[in-house]
Amino acid sequence: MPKRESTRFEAFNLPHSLLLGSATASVQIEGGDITNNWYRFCEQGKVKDGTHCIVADDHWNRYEEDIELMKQLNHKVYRMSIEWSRIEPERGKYLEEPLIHYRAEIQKLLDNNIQPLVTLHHFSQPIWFEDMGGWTNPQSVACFTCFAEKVVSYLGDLVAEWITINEPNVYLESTYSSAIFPPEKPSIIHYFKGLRNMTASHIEAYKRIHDIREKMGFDTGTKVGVALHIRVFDVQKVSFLSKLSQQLLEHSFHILFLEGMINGKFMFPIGFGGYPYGKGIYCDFFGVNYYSRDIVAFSWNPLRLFAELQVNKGSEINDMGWEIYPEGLYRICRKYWDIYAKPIYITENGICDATDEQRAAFIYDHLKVISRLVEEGVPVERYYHWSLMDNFEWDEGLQRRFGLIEVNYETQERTIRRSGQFYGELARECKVTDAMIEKFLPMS
Ligand code: IFM
Repeated sequence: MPKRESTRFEAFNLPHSLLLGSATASVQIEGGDITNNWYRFCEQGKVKDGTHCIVADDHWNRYEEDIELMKQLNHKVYRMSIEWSRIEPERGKYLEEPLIHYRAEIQKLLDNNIQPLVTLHHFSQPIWFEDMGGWTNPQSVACFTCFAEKVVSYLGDLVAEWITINEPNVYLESTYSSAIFPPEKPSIIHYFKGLRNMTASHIEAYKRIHDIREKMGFDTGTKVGVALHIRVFDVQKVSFLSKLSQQLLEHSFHILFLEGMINGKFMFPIGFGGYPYGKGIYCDFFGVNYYSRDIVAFSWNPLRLFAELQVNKGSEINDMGWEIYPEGLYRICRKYWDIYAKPIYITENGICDATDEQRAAFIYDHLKVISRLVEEGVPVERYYHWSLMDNFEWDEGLQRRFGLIEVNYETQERTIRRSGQFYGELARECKVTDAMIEKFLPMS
């Protein structure tokens, strides 16, 4: 096929070691659960666009159809989460029925040769847990560990790969700093209390998951990690204050989590550099959720960690106003591979793009970065696109569109977007060809 003259795109091969798929989370797609904190938030009318998570994508009833779609998109892997409130709707009262349901869903994935990666906490939690202070309560560690134990004992023979907590840094920032997530309680003390308890919970769950799987007879193959939201923080004008806020942000949004959850090191202010749960390695892979970069300027507001975030002037942005910056993925993977030397899973990467005009190029650019990284010897092993289908985008509601598949919420009809077709083809071929560029990518 003759090449279009003005295109910036070129054919490339994807590394065969890279497994492609997509990611979702329970409350964002399942529907039907009234015992989680986001149900209550929606009932209080707090979602920006006035929508509700009670039906969402009705995935609870339609998972078979959705797995069929994953197959059409040539998924090899799929990341999903288990809803804690379904399993333990009242403190200490565990239900088996939802576990039976999840087991059937996971079995269906396996029957279709799609390997699951299962998250135990993805922003939502039981109402009783939130009302006891959530992660700021030291008892949260025992509560979460107990829940993790139940789930892994039940599903551990089917699931080898686990994420304990999704984006603990975004969860804490959104709950206690910007306070846009329930229970909307701005407090920097709560941010750090929660951070300490989430770190402890991750470490405890990491140990239990390995123990349980080992007792089941799986000596190898178990992989446990955390999915951290990693951003690039750059400064526009270098000054003492802008550098200071950049460093404070790096420390409290990245380093505290990374050191705590990977090495067990509790740095100030959640500790004094010691290892209260033992020095060790508590992540078998480096889970990265990557979306964008921020330009950091100094702010006098301690609640916002002395930083004001701006968008780089002149850059392309998505529907959420986030800069599209594929090079950031390169910088992050390169940097943390050099520091932690753990295989990398891109546990989320995607774009809010209702018209689907930007998504195919976004996918192309980020996968191109990954193939460059792998060529340089950085082992990026997984790519989970966020998201399989449009879903409930937390405080923003249902109208934000992140899906490879478009969902009509009136009819629940699913339609694979053009970008989804592109993703499916490149996943099947394990490369981007000139024909795909011609068919799916814009001229410039
Ligand atoms: O939808 C969220 C997801 O739940 C966590 N990571 C970022 C996504 C897009 O905002």
